[in-house]
Amino acid sequence: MSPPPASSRLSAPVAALVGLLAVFAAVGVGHLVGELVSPNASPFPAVGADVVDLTPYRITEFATSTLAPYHKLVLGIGMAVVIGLFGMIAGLLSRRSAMPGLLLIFVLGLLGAVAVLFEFDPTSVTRDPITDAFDLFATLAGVLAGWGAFLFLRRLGGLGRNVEGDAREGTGAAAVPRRGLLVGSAAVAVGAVTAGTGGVLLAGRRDVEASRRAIGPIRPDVPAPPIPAGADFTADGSPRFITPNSEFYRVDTVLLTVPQLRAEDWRLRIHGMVDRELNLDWADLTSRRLVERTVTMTCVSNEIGGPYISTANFTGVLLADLLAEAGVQKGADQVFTTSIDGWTCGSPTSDVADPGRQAMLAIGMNSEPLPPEHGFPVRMLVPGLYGFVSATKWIVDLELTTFDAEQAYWLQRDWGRLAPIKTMSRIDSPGSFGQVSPDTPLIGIAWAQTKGIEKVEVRIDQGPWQVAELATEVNLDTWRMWRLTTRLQPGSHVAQVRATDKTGYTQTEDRAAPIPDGASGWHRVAFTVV
Ligand SMILES: Nc1nc2c(c(=O)[nH]1)N[C@H]1C(S)=C(S)[C@@H](COP(=O)(O)O)O[C@H]1N2
Ligand SMILES: [Mo]
Repeated sequence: MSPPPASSRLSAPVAALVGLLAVFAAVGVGHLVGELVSPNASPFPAVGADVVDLTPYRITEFATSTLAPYHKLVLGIGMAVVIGLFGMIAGLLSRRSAMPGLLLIFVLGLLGAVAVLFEFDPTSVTRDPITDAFDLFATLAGVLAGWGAFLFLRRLGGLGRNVEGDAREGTGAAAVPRRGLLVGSAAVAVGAVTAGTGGVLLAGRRDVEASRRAIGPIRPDVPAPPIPAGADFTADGSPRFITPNSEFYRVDTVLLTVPQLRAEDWRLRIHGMVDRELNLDWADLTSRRLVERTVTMTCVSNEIGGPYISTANFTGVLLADLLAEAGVQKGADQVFTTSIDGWTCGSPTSDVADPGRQAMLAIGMNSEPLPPEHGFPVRMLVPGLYGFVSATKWIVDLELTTFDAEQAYWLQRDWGRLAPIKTMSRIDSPGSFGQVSPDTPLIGIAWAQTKGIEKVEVRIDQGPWQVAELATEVNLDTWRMWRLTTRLQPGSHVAQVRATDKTGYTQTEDRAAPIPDGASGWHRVAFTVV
């Protein structure tokens, strides 16, 4: 028996690669088309659900509780590995003829189709099927993509209709199919990953929206006092006292897509230097007393006069209560929190555990569940601290530790360790280089969370400081609007503002950059009276 000519069969590594990429193309395209077709059409999660169903309950329970919230990810990766191996075997069996590989890809599709057709609504006792024949379209698209990729790559690998003729060992010509195979493989891999990721994003977005909708309006046990009528000067150009969720400033390290975490999948471990570890899920958290507080959040990166400040009614569970339940051990000076996307944050335990501070694990923002971009389902909130040291969105881990033991994300990047919000003020109207009439009032905001605003003064053209009228105070942790009524001569003017908080401190004129612990200095605006 002599070996067949090199040209009529693929080398083993190439054959395995071709099979691997072909099944991934099938899964990626099947998933994308599935998520486009209907919520239950994708074969990949359907097979995943069957894997879970067929696994003994004790094992799945154990896996979910130890791996949460990553249990689904782990299942997905496990399935991808098995499918990848299957694809490599399919490729290796098809070194000479494409038939075995095509057949195995079809078998894979058949498995997916069966899983899709026999999906049941887990919430219905009658076990009604939730899919119909139309949902098989996604699996079919996947199989066709897999076949297409398989034949295409085999061709580039030197096999195809006229292989015998073109493979000339030892000549430069051999490099051509190899380069073609490389480029083709990369293209198939990128295509498969793009399609699969597209499907994942579509699915995640829909799931999270459904999860938010199912929660419905957030009703606190202890509502915040209503906002009094005179709390803002909106008619004269101040921001509205409560910032609508869609206009609330947003700052985070998210690159492309906001983490998609369903309330059902949320878990939080409170651990480290505590007497009793707490493991909370959504039901545990929301069965506790829900307190609503009106709080103004501010970002440390806000420049003087900048926009990164907003106010909302936040509803949540007080961290002082949770930490008392866990029992904080002596010396644990840092509450170190982690979000599902791996961002970390260090807050002083003294602030988080202080009942007067009313730091919370927030689930509601202006009576709605948190919007995904503001941390759905749960975020942390500590009034009086800049967001980067207190306001972890998509929070999944809370560890009591020391500042010496662990360094949070921004601390590693030279931002401050302790960052209480600085007493500041801003001129909102007139805007920079704006044109106003002689008796247009000057309007703005001032803030000194936890301390409260005592006085705001405005100076025009280096004249004397004039005390501005203050809007009704809502609480010490919110911004306070101010208004100065004057009559100015036509021409150009410069206004400056400074606030004094209730400790008697007047904000410094010394300018500091936002890094490391917040900007300081007086906001000034040049404008024209016409
Ligand atoms: N997971 C996560 N949480 C985060 C951040 C982040 O990058 N990732 N940024 C923080 C910063 S710097 C601020 S100022 C606030 C902003 O919250 P917001 O986007 O809801 O206004 O979130 C904080 N929480
Ligand atoms: Mo921030």
